[in-house]
Amino acid sequence: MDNVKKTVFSAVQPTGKITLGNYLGAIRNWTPLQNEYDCLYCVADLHSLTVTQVPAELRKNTLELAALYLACGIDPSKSSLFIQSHVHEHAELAWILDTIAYVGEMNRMTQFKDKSRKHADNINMGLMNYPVLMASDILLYQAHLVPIGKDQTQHLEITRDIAERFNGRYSDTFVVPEALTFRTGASIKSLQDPTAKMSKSDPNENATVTLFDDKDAIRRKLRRAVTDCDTSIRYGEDKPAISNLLTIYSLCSGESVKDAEKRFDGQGYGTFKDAVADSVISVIEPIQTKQRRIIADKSYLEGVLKQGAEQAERIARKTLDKVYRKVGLVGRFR
Ligand code: ATP
Ligand code: LTN
Repeated sequence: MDNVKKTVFSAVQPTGKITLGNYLGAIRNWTPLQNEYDCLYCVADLHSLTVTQVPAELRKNTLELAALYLACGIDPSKSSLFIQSHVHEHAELAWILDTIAYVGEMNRMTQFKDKSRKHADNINMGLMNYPVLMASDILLYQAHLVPIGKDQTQHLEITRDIAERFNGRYSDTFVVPEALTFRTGASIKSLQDPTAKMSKSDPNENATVTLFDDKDAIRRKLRRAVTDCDTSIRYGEDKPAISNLLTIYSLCSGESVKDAEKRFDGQGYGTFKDAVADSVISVIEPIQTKQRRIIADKSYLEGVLKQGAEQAERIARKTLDKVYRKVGLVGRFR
């Protein structure tokens, strides 16, 4: 069995414009995995309904995000790329897993508490159920590895708990997945508050660089990024803002943080911020060019998503049939 490839699953919600944090912390790490694993990459549109969406915008963001995956190097001949709602098994397995998950553990989830605070007027059941749907995404494909940013590790823990609980109650059914987090880039911070993560739903435009920003916007936002009290350019716990910019620079330029500290030693914040902007532009611009080309070729994009959904559904169907049998549902008469 050792030569059987392991499965990788990951997803991002189409809740707005993808940020540099999403890219460096998640999507960028997906492409190298394609050569070693069977990978499934999904646009989690059902998850995004847990906060209020404008329907036309959600549709647009969903297709734009799928095109962005391709522009970032997801290769449909190696990986399955699909839209979550196109594979109805996600919602169906989530229902079964709802009967395994406990209200108490959902209530304790950091993201649920954060989002309940942010969207106090819309604390819907889906928001609380969010981690169960995520568990369903992962367990449907018997995924071994789940590449995610640090903020999602708690959701992966709960997925493991749910899988183990189900396996314990109904006998071995699910692979218990592991998180794959990447040391650098796992948490890119807001440009306006380096103690908070960069988040695509942040209402302050200057806090995030998105993959849709043009050159001038990127430069302007980096110039406006907050800094720390002294003027030195070094990495350290007492320098959260400059450390964040050094991380971004290092990930975008390929130069180590140590070498970057040496390069910018004694230079002003202005020069440093311009260099960070240049490195970010050099990463984002080629992605934007590719993404625009893909969006313009509607039939290509639809073809990729159709094929992805078909490939995903074959695996999902098998898992769901097994689950239905194990919990005691009568199979459909044919
Ligand atoms: P929202 O603001 O709508 O909650 P988000 O920006 O937090 O969105 P998600 O869709 O929740 O993004 O996350 C997509 C992926 O990007 C996840 O794997 C997540 O861990 C990763 N990610 C999100 N923000 C960051 C960040 N600031 N640094 C590194 N990785 C991140
Ligand atoms: N909740 C995730 C998006 C997501 C996901 C998944 C990630 C939905 N389903 C399954 C990994 C595996 C987020 O990044 N906010």
